[in-house]
Amino acid sequence: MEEKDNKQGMPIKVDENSKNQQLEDFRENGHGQYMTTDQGIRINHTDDSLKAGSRGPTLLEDFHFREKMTHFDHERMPERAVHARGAGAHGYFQPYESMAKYTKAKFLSDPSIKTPVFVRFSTVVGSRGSADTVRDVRGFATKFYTEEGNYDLVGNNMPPFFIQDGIKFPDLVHAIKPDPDNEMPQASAAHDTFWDFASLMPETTHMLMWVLSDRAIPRSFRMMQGFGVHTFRFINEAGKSRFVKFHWRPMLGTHSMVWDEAQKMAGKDPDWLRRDLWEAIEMGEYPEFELAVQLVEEEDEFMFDFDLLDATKLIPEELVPLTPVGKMVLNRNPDNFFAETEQVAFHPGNLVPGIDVTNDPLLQGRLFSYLDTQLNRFNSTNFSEIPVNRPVCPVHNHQRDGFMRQTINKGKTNYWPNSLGNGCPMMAPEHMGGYVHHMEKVEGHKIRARSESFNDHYSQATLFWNSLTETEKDHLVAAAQFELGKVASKEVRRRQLANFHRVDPQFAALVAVGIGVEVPIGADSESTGNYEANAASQQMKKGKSVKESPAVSMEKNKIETAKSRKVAILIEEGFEYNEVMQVKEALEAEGAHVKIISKFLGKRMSSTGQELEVDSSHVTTASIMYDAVYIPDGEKSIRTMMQLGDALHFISEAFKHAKAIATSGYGINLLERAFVLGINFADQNSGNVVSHSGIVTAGSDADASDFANKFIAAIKKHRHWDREKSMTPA
Ligand code: HDE
Repeated sequence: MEEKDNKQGMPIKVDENSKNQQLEDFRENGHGQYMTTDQGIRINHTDDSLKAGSRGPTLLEDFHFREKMTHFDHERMPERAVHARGAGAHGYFQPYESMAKYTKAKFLSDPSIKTPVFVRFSTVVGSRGSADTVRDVRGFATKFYTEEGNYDLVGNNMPPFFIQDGIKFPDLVHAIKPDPDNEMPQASAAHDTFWDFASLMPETTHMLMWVLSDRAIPRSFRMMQGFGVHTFRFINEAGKSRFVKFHWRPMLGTHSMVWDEAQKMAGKDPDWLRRDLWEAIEMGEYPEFELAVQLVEEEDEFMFDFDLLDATKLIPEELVPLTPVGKMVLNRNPDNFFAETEQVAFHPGNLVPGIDVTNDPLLQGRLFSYLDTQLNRFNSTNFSEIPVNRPVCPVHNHQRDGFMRQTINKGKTNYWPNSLGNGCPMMAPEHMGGYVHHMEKVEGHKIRARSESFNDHYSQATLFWNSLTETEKDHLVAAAQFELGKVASKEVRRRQLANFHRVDPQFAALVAVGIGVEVPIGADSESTGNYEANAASQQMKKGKSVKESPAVSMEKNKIETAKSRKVAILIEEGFEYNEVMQVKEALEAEGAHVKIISKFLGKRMSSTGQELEVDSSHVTTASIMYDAVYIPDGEKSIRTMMQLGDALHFISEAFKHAKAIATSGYGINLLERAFVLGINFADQNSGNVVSHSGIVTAGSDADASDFANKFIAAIKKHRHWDREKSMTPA
């Protein structure tokens, strides 16, 4: 490939397509070609090995057999120690306006620049083949291929983290991963070792509240937020530094599943989240995220009642509002999962001029770990030459050789300084884009300790609890009862309850009801560990705080849209064709997707003789795969469904999961049969449409567009939680 270069110091031009063009040189397509060995020799027979007689032993000289088998034997690389399961997508990022006032990062300084990106979403705990919908944190890692080199924003879908210092990470991961003796349970925190560790480490409490919330079971990768977690620095051209926290906000809003649904999905479709991402991109419904930042002036470092360097804390948006920066669009699926999604290597230390790190001890730990872990995964330092990892700008240095080296470095001088190579490649002064670390003044004793300003482990956990709606609190309590309910040790359960008691006594009491132990007496007292008192910690005691942060609640910030929502239409022979068509059209006009579900695949005939092709049969699908259900009128069709256990289960399960359900005329009988109880229905033979708690029913004379509009309004609400308490059958 012809490499764009900036030999004269001219900036290279990066646009939206730069990465795709670079990848093109590495793409291979065997279509219309002869099969060859790795050496390019055409193969004429690959079904039998070379033998001494057709019943004899295979011969060592069979180079084709040996090459094919050896390659197969070495197909795997070690999976990531954490975040092993993921899904990736290409796209671009474009700033709304120049951020030059705050950062000299070029890709943020010009709204006409579209920077190519590769994003990998992931779960944390499970291995590569585990299910997508487990309760877990989600990784949200973005590689920006900028003209100044690769910048990686390696974040999560939750703003705090479990621990404060990187040195605790191996303990955390050992505790949460499957038990070492029997390798159980897979992709789950619900076991003794994790809660043993967590209950002994009160700094995990804030993060645990997030993990127990519905944030840990996102409806889609397209519907979750992202957070840089740590405090970073923005540095502008004048060298002025500000603290910055990064946020990604999904344009489709932040939405989750319910726990029962997520668990069932792990069996019915373990690929649910990656399939959703893939299909959305294939359909041209490109996932979009807004990048926003919270900026804190250097002189305000100690204005909060927590330490900006403590990654178990967030900056409440009510104290520092978000400044929108730009938009990311994911518009291309990878060509090859292994080559791109598996081999992409992120590193929080991949920084460009204008962005720098802070002394957050968790971030400092990461700065070591990410490069180190790639050496284990790739067995070579040359992983940055792999197509998905290559920068789109030129790379010149004296790093040489090693396993699988791709670059052919010319010349004799592989050292610096040199005169024989005219002193090239040269050092770049700062004004020519040379990366200069922020000159922070640091002094202190060499000491293995933590700052006392990291000492408060409960206030933000309480803040989170206080900021949730009643439904969100109910779900959190149920999740805690599930997780601790799986813990055999009563002592561990009790110890965790003591931590929860310090968050909120009522919360702890609610959890206690479900887990057969009581909140220990004396749970109010708190040990503070071996902390280092300093001036910062004294100032923080007077710092700004809030008691509630509505911004952390998903329900309080819901974006109501039916866009990209999946609606199941249940039919059997004899359904009302015109009604289906009208409702379908209205749903599609809102950007929803409809699928026709019936007992078997094939065509179903309507009451008026038209046929509809079935998309999925009941055995291959389930209500958990849809956001809403619609059962069109048609007596014969409804009567069949009333005898069909799968159809009845479909409806009652959607009802249980608080989803929008719509039917008309005779279909109202079916709802009763499917245990849709405690709902006001329309009169079957009227012209009325009744919408109650997300159940939309219409009399047989009702106006179809009124019916469709009310159904769409119910879908936009996402879920109808009032049902959970009052109407779900026992
Ligand atoms: Fe990671 N983390 N992490 N992490 N992390 C990895 O790097 C680590 C942390 C995150 O899609 C590993 O390449 C340490 C916070 C994401 O490829 C490893 C500490 C946040 C991904 C590693 C943390 C993250 C990783 C495993 C504490 C949110 C997946 C494979 C000091 C801000 C990236 C790899 C991808 C992956 C170490 C804490 C996010 C082992 C030591 C906090 C999204 O290096």
